[in-house]
Amino acid sequence: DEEPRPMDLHDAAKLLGQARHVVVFTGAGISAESGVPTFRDALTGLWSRFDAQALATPQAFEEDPALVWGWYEWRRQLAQRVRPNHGHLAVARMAAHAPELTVLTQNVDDLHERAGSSSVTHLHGSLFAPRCATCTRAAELPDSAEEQPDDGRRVPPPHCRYCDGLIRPGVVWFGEALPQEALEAAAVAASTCDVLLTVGTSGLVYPAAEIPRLAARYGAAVIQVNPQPTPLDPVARVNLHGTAAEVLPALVS
Ligand code: BJW
Repeated sequence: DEEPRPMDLHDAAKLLGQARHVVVFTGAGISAESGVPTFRDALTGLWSRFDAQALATPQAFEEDPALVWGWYEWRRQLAQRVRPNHGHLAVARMAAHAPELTVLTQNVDDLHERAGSSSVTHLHGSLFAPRCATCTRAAELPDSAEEQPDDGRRVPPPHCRYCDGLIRPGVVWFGEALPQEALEAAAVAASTCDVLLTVGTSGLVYPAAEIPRLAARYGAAVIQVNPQPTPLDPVARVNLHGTAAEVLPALVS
């Protein structure tokens, strides 16, 4: 059953309409309808022979930096080619209806920003902020004129102009700490909001998956949008079964 029930849509819209502070918490599912594969879907094309969970680790970068850098270059260029969908656009429009609205995303793309959301907190970093793996200084993005590395091929990462170390993607890999400022901002927002809308996340990856749980503990109504069941179903007051681009526009009129 993938259709949200009309009563649930009505309840969710009412909760949103009455909220003073809304937090929108998003995962890979909100970008799926833009053409960005989700994390736990099989990787597409020639990348399908790799396991995303194994590539998103400091160990993978140490062992095969060109493999990991090539994968992130492919994803960065894909993210640049696609456009925000009706889900991202509805989130941006929601800001006009609530006195306060905070967007917390686990995504490393910039589709919320390009849809017009301001002050987006990125819990897992960004595809567009590479840095030196050795001295941590920010690095420039490589020239996008280069060919799209879409064949699952290795691309050697550039070297740091300061210390000659390897440049790495500015994302948070398994076993790494989330940016402290972002995590603190997320915890404050979750513990003070009236409604938390969680969209397109499997709720499996911690500490991000704590955010909706924290909101519920502090008394917020949690609304979930996801075509599939997740471990957050029992946390949510309203579960809207459907996709982000279908359901979110129906919540903002
Ligand atoms: C749709 C849709 C449509 C489809 N519309 N919906 C507690 C318990 C157990 C383990 C741990 C724990 N605490 C920490 C851990 C370890 C680990 C962890 O959580 N492991 C679990 C897998 C068990 N966590 C960490 O390692 C974290 N770090 C840490 O804890 O550090 C400790 C530390 C402290 C101090 C010093 C040092 C260390 C870091 C986690 C970083 C995660 N990074 C990644 C990669 C980012 C870069 C990249 O993108 O490559 O983040 S992993 C990946 O998962 C990515 C995502 O942001 C994240 C979440 O995935 P998401 O967004 O939920 O996507 P999917 O694919 O899982 O789900 C998509 C959903 O969309 C599905 O539900 C679909 O149904 C739905 N969907 N189409 C709406 N159209």
